[in-house]
Amino acid sequence: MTGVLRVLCVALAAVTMFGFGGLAGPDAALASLGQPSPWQLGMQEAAAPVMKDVVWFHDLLLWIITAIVALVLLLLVVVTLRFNAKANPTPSRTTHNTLIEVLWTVVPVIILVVIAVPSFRIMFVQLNTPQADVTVKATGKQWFWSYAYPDQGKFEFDSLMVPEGELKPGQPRLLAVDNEMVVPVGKVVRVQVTGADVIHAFAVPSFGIKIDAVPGRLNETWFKAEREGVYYGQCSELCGKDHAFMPIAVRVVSEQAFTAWVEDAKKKYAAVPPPADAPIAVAATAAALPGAAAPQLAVAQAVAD
Ligand SMILES: [Cu+2]
Repeated sequence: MTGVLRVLCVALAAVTMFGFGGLAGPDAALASLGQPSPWQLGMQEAAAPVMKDVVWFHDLLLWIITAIVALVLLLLVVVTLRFNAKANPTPSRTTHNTLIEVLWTVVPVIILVVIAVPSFRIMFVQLNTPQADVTVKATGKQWFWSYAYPDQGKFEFDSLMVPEGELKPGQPRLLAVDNEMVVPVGKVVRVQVTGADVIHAFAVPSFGIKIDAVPGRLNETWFKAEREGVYYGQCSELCGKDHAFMPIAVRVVSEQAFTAWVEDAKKKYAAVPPPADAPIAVAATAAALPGAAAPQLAVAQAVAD
């Protein structure tokens, strides 16, 4: 019995250590920048300061939880081996031990404080938008995103997923879009997020952002991309049948390339009317959408029939 337990312990320790090594490292071989990769362990590589903090915090929690699991396992093994009926025929009648009771109260409190301090710090960093260089308004719609650039000429365009049959080489399946959101590298980008019909959520893992797109409400988040490239995300609030098919693609380019893109975009999307600025107006648009009232109408029709 003891032999079996020892073998089990060693095996568990080995698995924990192996898995831990894989998760704690940057995993450059497995995670590619800006998108998930097959057999990926851990998070996508960080491309913004906030995400670096998130990854650091995640790794800290992993150390803490591993230590706790290892300690509990060790205690269980010790109890099983030392205090079973065979090894310990006359049990002690101890019921209280002040020292250990103080310890198992104080130590968890210390652990929680160690977790809470960086947790709150990162939350404040995420929620406090610094002075923004570029503002982009992202509107979630069933089932695509629209991006507006209110400070660059108020153009707005729709961004739809590229269907599987039309993917060009290098475009990831279910993530590539026809019109990417374009931002300059190294600049603070403020993203104002709202929904036009139901609740969606704007999320880009490499930037460490995820925020709900709520009809009638303007939420705000921010990121500062540190490297050029394309970064993908997905709608992260179940929003209907094509929820899985409204990806987010953010192309980070140099400042000159961004200025050039803005000039092109102004002409290309000029036909699209300027977006409604006030969230109330967005809600009004959502209510006025023909699709919004359709289900109730259909039900009424069915009842009447
Ligand atoms: Cu959605």
